[in-house]
Amino acid sequence: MINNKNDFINRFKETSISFIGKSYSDLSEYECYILLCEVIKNIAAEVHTDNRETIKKDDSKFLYYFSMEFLIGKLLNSYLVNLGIKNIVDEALTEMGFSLDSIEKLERDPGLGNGGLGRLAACFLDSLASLRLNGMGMGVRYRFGLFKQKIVDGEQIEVADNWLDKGYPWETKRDDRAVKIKFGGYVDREYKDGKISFNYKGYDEILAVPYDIPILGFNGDKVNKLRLWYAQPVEENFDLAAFNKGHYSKAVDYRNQIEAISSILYPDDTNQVGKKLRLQQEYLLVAAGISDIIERYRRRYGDDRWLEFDKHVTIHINDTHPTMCIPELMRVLMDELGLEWDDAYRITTNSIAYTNHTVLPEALEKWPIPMMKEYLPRVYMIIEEIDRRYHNKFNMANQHEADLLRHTAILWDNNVHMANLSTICSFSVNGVAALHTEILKRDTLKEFYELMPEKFNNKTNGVSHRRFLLSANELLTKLISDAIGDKFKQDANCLKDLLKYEDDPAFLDKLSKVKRENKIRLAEYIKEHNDIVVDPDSIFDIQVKRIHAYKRQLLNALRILNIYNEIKSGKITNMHPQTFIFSGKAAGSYAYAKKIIKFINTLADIINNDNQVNKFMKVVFIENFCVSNAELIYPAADISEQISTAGKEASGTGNMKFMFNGAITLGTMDGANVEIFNLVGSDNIKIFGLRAEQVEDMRRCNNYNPNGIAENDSRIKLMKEQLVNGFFDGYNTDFWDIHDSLFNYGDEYFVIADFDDYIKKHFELIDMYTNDRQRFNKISLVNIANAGFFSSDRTISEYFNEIWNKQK
Ligand code: 26Q
Repeated sequence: MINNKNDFINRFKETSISFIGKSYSDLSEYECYILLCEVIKNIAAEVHTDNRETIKKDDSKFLYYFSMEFLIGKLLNSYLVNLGIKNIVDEALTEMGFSLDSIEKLERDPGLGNGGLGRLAACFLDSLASLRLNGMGMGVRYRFGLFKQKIVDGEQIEVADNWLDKGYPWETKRDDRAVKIKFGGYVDREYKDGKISFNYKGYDEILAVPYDIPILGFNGDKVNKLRLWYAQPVEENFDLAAFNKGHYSKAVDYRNQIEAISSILYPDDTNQVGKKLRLQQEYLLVAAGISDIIERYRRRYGDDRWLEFDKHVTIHINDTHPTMCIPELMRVLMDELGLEWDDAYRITTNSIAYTNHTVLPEALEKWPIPMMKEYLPRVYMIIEEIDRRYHNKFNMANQHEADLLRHTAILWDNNVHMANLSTICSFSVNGVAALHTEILKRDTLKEFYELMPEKFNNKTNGVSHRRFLLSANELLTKLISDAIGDKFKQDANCLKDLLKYEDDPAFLDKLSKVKRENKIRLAEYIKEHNDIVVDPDSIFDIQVKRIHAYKRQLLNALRILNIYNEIKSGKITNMHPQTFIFSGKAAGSYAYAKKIIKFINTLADIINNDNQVNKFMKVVFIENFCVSNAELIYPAADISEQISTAGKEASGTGNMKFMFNGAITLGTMDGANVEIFNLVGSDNIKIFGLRAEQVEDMRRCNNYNPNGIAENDSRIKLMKEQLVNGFFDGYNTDFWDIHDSLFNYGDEYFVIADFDDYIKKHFELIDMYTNDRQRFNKISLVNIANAGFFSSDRTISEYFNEIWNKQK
């Protein structure tokens, strides 16, 4: 362990010789960074070794968290904080001629996820280790992460994210734990002594190699692992198959095909893609992960205790992407360990827990049966048998039962329905916010809720307050610590103690000074990246998240256009200056979302360059939203935009990150906004728009008419015209598609319906900021004080107590 500066310097110097082969004084800054990671990794390995004995004694279940995405962010700063050695290291490095600040800038931010679901998985790992619970993340080591977003002429350009080009110092390749995985081929049934066995033949084999990343908890006394799998050719196959016969290019093609499997993260988080490569990626994670779990179990419990597997292991699947864990575990238990169907089925269904993250029908995963049959014949066979046995439970003569089966069958319309498979074959199904779970029960999975209500439960999402408050906002953290002590770092509920300052003008003033500093920091980032000067005394109104029609960045943009129009027409003559900030990526294939980016940037261009308007407002689109710039953005917000069509956003987690940093939510009654509302009360949040039931009613009754609204509202009428009348000429684009989606194709996401109330509630907030700053600051404080509920520590405790370690 490192207790003081000299301990660290000694260790650093020794490792410099042994690991880099140079004296520390000859190191480049990059080598210094690599070395620093190595020193921390070694400390983590020592802690891990110490943990082993405790793990052996611990009889709670071991958790495996399977996710196709882990957006872990930069690790160096968190780990220094968690080990409590940040100051020591800072001073020591300065003494040795380096700067910790500039070293931290060298770290890459691995983009191994699309957004909320991937970041949630990373927050969960942080909390699991910080609560000293045993568990491990299983994921995929994509050669290229989510694309980097560049904005050129207002449009999104996708650039490959070559995050491994200089190596990744936190990972350790574990060749010793590599496993072989089979794809393709066919299954031969063999009858012997009245028993049937299945021989899998003619398959291709690949090698799945794990790379481990240490996950260090707060206090630095617990280390878990994130194990990421990477596809490689099995070398002997490569050599023998083609190379020796002189078919060099064929041999290389073969290698490339295999390496393609973990080459790239699919950048779409709404549309189910149905592509062979994605199926292979999912199976890579599942097959390698399950095989590894079995090996770890064998080492710990021996080779004859498979029947009690479910007493010791929980496998959690993050959405349906790893659902093939179900047939794969059955396959291994039966084909490789010799168990009977009934035992394998009982063990599997008692081990697997499933989280649903979406109610959008287009995002529910399904795989064409012929595709699955071709690439994973034995897995498919098992799914077919699960489905067949499931059918047998229904009395088809009874109409109601027949209907239930039709809505819940795994195999249907020539597809494998992954949410159905997951729900049938798991012991727990949860949604990610109270409203979302209710919608699952009432709507998306209602037939299942009727059949197996006991499986359903809610686990409202949470975020790592250590990353999004302690590391991202050091100034606020210090202000809080000085006021109420350090306990909130461990237990976020202690933030409640801040409430005693809610009427303390001096404290509220300090709070707003901290906010101003964070706004200056973001303004500098914006100056550097966008070359736009923004005023830190303006209201920072921020919407950052993936660009999607249902998240309604368009509603926000129309609000901005409306303010512009009202300034131009003289209706608004004075207004507290505002800076409207957006950031987020659109899936490359999502043309409409890309058009919205273009729309926002076009507005930005018009507004920022109009001297009549730009003294009141600026619009900024920050390029390439990712974990590391998010950490600069959340602390700088006055207003947090959470404006999805009610009923569509499962939870949202950005809303929580803003709340920890004292932004006030302007939002709809959707996802976890509902719980923010319940925690802080109606005085401390601005809610607008249709409620989820109203949206559903209007959809059902088919009586929503955005054109009617436009006819009676001159603001909307004007904008409707502007979209297509040449107002945007000169920007090398037109916005007919936006116009048509709103006014010709029924405005699927009720943008126009919510416009008026949105404008009203927004102006109430500006008014408060302008005329009653103390009240605004008080609300900000009340939000911080109540944010503790949204620490992922709370979420993980609930998962642990109510799902993972529950005794059945
Ligand atoms: C599916 C098939 C093929 C390729 C990609 C995908 C795919 C990938 C990512 C589908 C969905 C995702 C990600 C979904 C996601 O991030 N959902 C968000 O999850 C958050 C955490 O629970 C919630 O807060 C958000 O409300 C939800 O939108």
